Amino acid sequence: EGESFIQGTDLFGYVGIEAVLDQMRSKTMKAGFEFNIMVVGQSGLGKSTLVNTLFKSKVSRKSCTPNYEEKISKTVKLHTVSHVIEEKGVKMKLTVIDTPGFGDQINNENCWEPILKYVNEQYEKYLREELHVNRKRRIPDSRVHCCIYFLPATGHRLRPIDVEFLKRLGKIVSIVPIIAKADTLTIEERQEFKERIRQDLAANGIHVYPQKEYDEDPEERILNDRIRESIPFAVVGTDKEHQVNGNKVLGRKTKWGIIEVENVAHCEFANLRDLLIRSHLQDLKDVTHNIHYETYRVRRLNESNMDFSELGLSTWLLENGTADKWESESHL
Ligand SMILES: Nc1nc2c(ncn2[C@@H]2O[C@H](COP(=O)(O)OP(=O)(O)O)[C@@H](O)[C@H]2O)c(=O)[nH]1
Ligand SMILES: [Mg+2]
Repeated sequence: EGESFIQGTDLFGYVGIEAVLDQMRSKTMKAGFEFNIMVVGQSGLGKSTLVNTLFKSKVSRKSCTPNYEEKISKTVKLHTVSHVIEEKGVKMKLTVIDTPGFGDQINNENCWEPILKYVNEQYEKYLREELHVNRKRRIPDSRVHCCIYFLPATGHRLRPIDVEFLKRLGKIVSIVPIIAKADTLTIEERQEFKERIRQDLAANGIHVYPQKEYDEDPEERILNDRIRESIPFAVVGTDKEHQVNGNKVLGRKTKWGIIEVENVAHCEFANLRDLLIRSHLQDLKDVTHNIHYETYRVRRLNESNMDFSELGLSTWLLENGTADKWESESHL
């Protein structure tokens, strides 16, 4: 047995293998794809504004300030909203999972629990679909592909709540930490804060996206190293356009002038957008499926001793709840 390598120059003529790329493209165009993004951080940190800035549309509605009852309620209420966004014929079903109430309580003990639970429930839902005897051709994907964690621009260090949350969630989902409302810090303050956060992340063994161990080749490593060196991005969000030199730009008016959100000299919003959408969107989905979901799947299959040779799966599903129990709800 052997394998030889035949290159383009060795071929007698054009075969057309590269046309597979167009086929993949048109299939993706027809089917569209799902992208599920979760935002976590105290209320008022600009989560809704940032998501709207990222997708240049009103995908996340701004909530009114939480009332007292919400503040003292023990649980974080998860809220999901979906939109189909189409650009140049490519359709993306975007789901934003908002986590109002996180970190707002007087006692924030276990406030990560509902979030942890939600992430795992989506893996469970996917696993059950996969195990169905009559599987859907395409399993609906509600798994969280990315969790943006909002750090308040305090300029200090990671707080205990940050450490507790990131330690737990970093193990099951791709986390992209950001410094929210970076316009409230000077450039020097941002750099020092970023450095301290990187130290704290490392000291606490917290893994954030993109993780070194999942770099696939040296080229990717170089690219991702540059991202890892500049994490967490210090970002500014806005829902307003301002006139700058006769051009309309997304910006925020501050006492120092207009901060241009998409200008890399002003803040790192563009870096975040490039990472999430323009360069790593597919990788976020791949890491979710190949690493986080896979880890969950292996653990679940081991603990329940599911035996694939015996096709008692349907009974197992009946005993453990059918798929309709896992119908998606917009308010969880
Ligand atoms: N200074 C500053 N204010 C912001 C920024 N992003 C949002 N805001 C403001 O902060 C308030 C809360 O924003 P919102 O997006 O509703 O926060 P959420 O509760 O985390 O969803 C609003 O008045 C926003 O206009 C930012 O980057 N910088
Ligand atoms: Mg909000």
